[in-house]
Amino acid sequence: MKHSDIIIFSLALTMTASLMACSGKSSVEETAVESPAEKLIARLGGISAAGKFAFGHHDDTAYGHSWKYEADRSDVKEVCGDYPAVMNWDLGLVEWGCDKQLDGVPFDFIRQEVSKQDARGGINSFSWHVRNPMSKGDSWNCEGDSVVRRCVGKGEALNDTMRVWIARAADFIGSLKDADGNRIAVIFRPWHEHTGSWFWWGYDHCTKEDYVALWQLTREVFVEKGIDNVVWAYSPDKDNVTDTTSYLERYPGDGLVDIMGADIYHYNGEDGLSTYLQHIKNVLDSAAEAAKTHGKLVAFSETGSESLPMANWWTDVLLPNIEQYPICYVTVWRNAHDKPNHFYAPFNGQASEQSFVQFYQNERTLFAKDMNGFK
Ligand code: BMA
Repeated sequence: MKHSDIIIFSLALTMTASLMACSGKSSVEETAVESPAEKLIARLGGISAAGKFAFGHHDDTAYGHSWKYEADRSDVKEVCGDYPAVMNWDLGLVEWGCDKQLDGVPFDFIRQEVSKQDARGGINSFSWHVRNPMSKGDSWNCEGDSVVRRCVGKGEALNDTMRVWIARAADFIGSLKDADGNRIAVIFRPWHEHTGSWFWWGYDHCTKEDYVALWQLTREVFVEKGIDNVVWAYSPDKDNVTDTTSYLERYPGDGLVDIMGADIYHYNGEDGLSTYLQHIKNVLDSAAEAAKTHGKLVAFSETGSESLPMANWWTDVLLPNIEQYPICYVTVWRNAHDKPNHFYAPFNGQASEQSFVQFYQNERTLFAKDMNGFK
């Protein structure tokens, strides 16, 4: 076994106590950990308290560089021998009641893979590229006047639409079950990268009040549906974030969030390195500080370097620049099967393969098999 499987149980309990704000519990003495979400929060707290972090990859077992839907196949596993500890999936198009999400992955397939990842001891997380309810375009389509305001405004037609859309996301997440029929806890990161303006819920397209109201609406509908298996992640991107105050500018509040995240990408290889490192510093410093002050977890919720042009990226760029943060996981984006240059994890023969193997072997990184030490 690569890592110690000792569970630092007392530390996990301490973390749990400070992370129970969302459940309204103030101390471990008051009550035992109960819901699937509370158990996952404790587990993530234990990982971070042990000085480790889980590695995650989007759509890992659905498809990879030049293949799709081959049972249990994974580019990451082919390179290092194990599955990622975290698998991210996207709910885009669940709002329209579609069978497949926006990149063509069937929702039934995701349900099955979530269960398999859970059985391995791994964790699942979800992002949601929601369509624009006014223009009917995709998430990147920002047409329409005050779309977010209308989504949250009582009596607005878009408010009815958005309630139905969120309810569909809630139904899907609530349907994620293990072999015994118990709900599987997942991390959910709605309304992500909102400090940038490329999504219709982004910075230039709504006020702080509208954005916070969108989170409140989301939580309200999940509560109405009785969904108890969600750990909620807030994830600003690099834009408009220079310090903890700006990081928290549109923070929905301690009762609604469990994880302080950060979505930051490395563009332009060597040339873009210093910019990437500056962005990491701005946002992860802020996320870590906010997490400490508010008693929350911290995560590097999305990152990556498209096409991995730097062969040493994992060992010389990612690892040394995130290991000082108490993150519980880091996730890289997808390896598209139909776009040869659109990949963020290595595959057999890719230039950064050896660097990734060293990253995998590092004591701090957790992959699926290591997760049994953090139950
Ligand atoms: C983007 C790209 C797109 C994809 C979208 C949603 O970053 O990967 O190709 O459609 O995410 O998954």
